[in-house]
Amino acid sequence: MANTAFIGLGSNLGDKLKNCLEAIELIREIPGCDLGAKSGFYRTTPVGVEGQDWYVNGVISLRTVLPAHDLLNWLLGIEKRMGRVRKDKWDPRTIDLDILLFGQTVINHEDLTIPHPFMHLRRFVLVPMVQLAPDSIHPVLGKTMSWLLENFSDDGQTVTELEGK
Ligand code: A4P
Ligand code: MG
Repeated sequence: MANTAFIGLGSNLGDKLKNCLEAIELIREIPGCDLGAKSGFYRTTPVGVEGQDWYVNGVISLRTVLPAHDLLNWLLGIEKRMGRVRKDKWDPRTIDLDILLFGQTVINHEDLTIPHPFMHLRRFVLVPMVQLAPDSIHPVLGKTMSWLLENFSDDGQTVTELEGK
């Protein structure tokens, strides 16, 4: 059975937009995946870390017959291929690929948590999610993406769409 997955893309090292676009081209080549829609790309202030450069963030959707763990492994492979070096948690990164939603599936595994545990706390995820799928439901919170964004308390996170994208 095919599922619709939403993947969050983030980069804050090098040519950030180019990194995101390159990752999408590599995701397009994953067997068993059909790329769906692509959100705009946004310039966003770093959340949860001090003194880092700003990020570019966006979201894509895809239809896939892969199990969620297989999709994760492909995404980790793309991060690696694009030169991401893992040092400390939340270090600057050329590309970060997170599975945000995987249909209405809920997974609490030591190496995979779906929905992504912070997605509802991040404007840089909710703004592009609302652009792609405003009515899709967060399977744990039971709320739509629109509801989550409208009820988001303003904590100073800025999310500005990049021109011409
Ligand atoms: N993992 C578990 N669940 C998932 C999932 N749903 N999708 C595991 C992808 N991976 C998942 O990830 C570590 C491990 O998480 C993976 O090996 C996988 O088994 P990682 O990408 O190496 O580590 P990370 O990115 O440093 O940590 P994490 O927890 O993924 O952090 P986030 O959530 O990616 O946050 N501010 C702005 N403005 N924009 C950003 O993109 N990103 C972060 C990092 C902080 N602040 C940010 C942004
Ligand atoms: Mg990550």
